[in-house]
Amino acid sequence: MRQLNPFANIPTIMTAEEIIEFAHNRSTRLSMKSSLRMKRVERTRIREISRLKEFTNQVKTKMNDAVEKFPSIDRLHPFYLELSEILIGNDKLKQSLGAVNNCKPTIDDITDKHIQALKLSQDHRQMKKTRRAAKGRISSILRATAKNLDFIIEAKKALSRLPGIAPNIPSIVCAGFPNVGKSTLVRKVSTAEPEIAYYPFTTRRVIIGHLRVGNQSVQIVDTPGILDRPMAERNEIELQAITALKYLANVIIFMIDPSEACGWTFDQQVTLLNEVQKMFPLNPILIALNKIDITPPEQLEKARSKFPNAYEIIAVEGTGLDELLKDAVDEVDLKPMQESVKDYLASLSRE
Ligand SMILES: Nc1nc2c(ncn2[C@@H]2O[C@H](COP(=O)(O)OP(=O)(O)OP(=O)(O)O)[C@@H](O)[C@H]2O)c(=O)[nH]1
Ligand SMILES: [Mg+2]
Repeated sequence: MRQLNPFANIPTIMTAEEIIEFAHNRSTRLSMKSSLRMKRVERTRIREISRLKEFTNQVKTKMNDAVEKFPSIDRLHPFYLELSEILIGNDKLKQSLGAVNNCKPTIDDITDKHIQALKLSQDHRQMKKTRRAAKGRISSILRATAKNLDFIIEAKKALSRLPGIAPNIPSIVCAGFPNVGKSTLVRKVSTAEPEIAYYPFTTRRVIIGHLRVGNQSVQIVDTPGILDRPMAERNEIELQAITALKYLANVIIFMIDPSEACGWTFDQQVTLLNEVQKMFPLNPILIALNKIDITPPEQLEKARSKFPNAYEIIAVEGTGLDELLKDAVDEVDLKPMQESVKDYLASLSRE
């Protein structure tokens, strides 16, 4: 299955000090075969030039691992673009990548000048000094951009943990207040193993599980809980759920806990549902009343009369989930999806 977390395959990125040490070790380990008939000064010249070149090459290769192998921010799928903005800050990320990249011409310049000096020198002690001076200056440049490298390493760590999404199969996104049982449902029906706990905000990031419904492969998305409050007040964790709804949901399962064991009232949950419906007017939304095993009859009646078409489920036991998922998949219009996959694949081959 084609997975698409663009950050998953970035090679290890070294810190400034690690790069310096790595490049230094490589350059001093360089073994040189030179004729003994050659004059000492010439042998030293060849050795010092080679060492300096090797040092620079290794430094630049490691910098490229950080910069060139990092996915281009402007070409990210909107789901990843928005999550990267929420979790990292795209402007700061671009600045850091740019700053590291901008060191390369200066490093080349220092290398060239010192190689010229090495070519002209007639003193083997001076040559060693020149090589050391060049390495020292290149190391200073790296140290001056160490913060940028650290930022890129942190960004990579956070972003490579994001789930891989497959663009060609339908996505069902589970949403609702914290603690209503979203992760319990996703864990029960799919390959995902999100943590489940009796307290709210257990899930702090988007998690994707896979399953088959009939003959159809489906991905089901577990999201962090969201509260009924204005968008501007939402925290980083809630915003990740909104991003998943915005960019991944072919269909939404909105879970309500009418027992109110989750810690929020039925009415508060209805307010959030209304908001989600307003935010995503085009997405089919299936309402699932969860925890009906512990819902007092009068509360269940209230929920039923408000949502006569809602699914009644017990996620912990798996009750009612087959029908809910089957209907969710039936809501997905597969034709436009196939079209958008074609467009997406075509856009990849254009890059
Ligand atoms: N009685 C009962 N408890 C349930 C049911 N489904 C989930 N729970 C319990 O509800 C609590 C919260 O479940 P989670 O699946 O972690 O809820 P969540 O919506 O993912 O919560 P956040 O990640 O915090 O947003 C856990 O203690 C579950 O065992 C159910 O059908 N019946
Ligand atoms: Mg959860």
